[in-house]
Amino acid sequence: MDIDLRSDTVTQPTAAMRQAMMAAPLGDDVLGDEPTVHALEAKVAALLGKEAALFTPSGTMANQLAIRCHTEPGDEIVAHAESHIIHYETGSPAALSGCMIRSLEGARGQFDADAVHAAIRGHDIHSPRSRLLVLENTQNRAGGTVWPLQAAQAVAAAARTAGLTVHIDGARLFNASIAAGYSVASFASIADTVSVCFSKGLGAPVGSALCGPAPLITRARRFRKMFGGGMRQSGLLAAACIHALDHHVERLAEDHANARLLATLLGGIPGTRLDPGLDGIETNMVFLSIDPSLGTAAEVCTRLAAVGVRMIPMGARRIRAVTHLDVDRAAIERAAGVVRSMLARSAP
Ligand code: TLP
Repeated sequence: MDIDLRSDTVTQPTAAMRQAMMAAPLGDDVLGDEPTVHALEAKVAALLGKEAALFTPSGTMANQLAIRCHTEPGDEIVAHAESHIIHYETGSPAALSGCMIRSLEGARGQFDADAVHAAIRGHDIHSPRSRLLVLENTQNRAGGTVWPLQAAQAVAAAARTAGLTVHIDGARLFNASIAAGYSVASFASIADTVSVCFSKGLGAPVGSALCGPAPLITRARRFRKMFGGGMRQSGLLAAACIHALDHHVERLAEDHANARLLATLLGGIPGTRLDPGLDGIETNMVFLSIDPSLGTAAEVCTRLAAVGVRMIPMGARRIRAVTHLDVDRAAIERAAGVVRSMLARSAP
């Protein structure tokens, strides 16, 4: 059987999760009477210390609802150049909210308060209005890196002082919390809104949530319907998410340990480089930069898939492996052996 490390989104619902789904009481969420969705929304809002939450089909939708609620067409969002909202949300800040994005550089997917100050535009009839700061935690393309709480507080404070609102793309905020030892609520407290995903490391088949102030979430509910995200007996999915919150948060530490193990085992293969290096492996992601002599990242991934290990290209010369609920330590050791011998065979 293939060892699938393309993403932590590939997990299959566990038997216990499937049972929880089958047992869930259901209603019609568009008509407002879905008891299991209501239970999930109340639970995640409380966990994150926010007034209200909205269940969404995807993390992309949760982020885009936040952007739609915080901004007006012509506004500018400030975000790191490696952000998911820039690379992987199909241009939706422009398409759905009419926004442009000012991207900031910085190591580990992070930047400081000075960079935020410098990016914020003055009030001038020529300029877009700087409106929203988006922080991603963990930061996917930077290597699953974790924002330190104090550093994030400082950048959020800089944005707020200048009149911007703050959104956290917390698709993997639970990973950050387990790795850094801060609570999800303490990190969420720096922002107006936070999106979290249940379908990444937490192992649910579908589902994310947008959390924030009650009036904003009421508006987001309307936009969710407008974007085609109104769901009916969605308690079936919400039950899986509740199960994930109850059973799959603490165990993320295993995924992080497995990612470090994988990085250790993949270190030093000729023609490849851990990027970030071993010291930068903070959560469940490992990135390898590939020398052109081995081919493109996509070609290497195709060759790996042929020998039973699936990874994903993230750029022309970089491949990503993500650890998750469905790969244990033994699978990681097996995968590393396969990758090593395949790449050694391909080395010039
Ligand atoms: N990320 C996916 C791909 O889209 C790249 C993955 O495999 O990592 N924010 C962040 C930081 C994410 O990593 C993702 C998913 C999302 C938002 C969007 O979530 P979905 O896929 O539910 O729309």
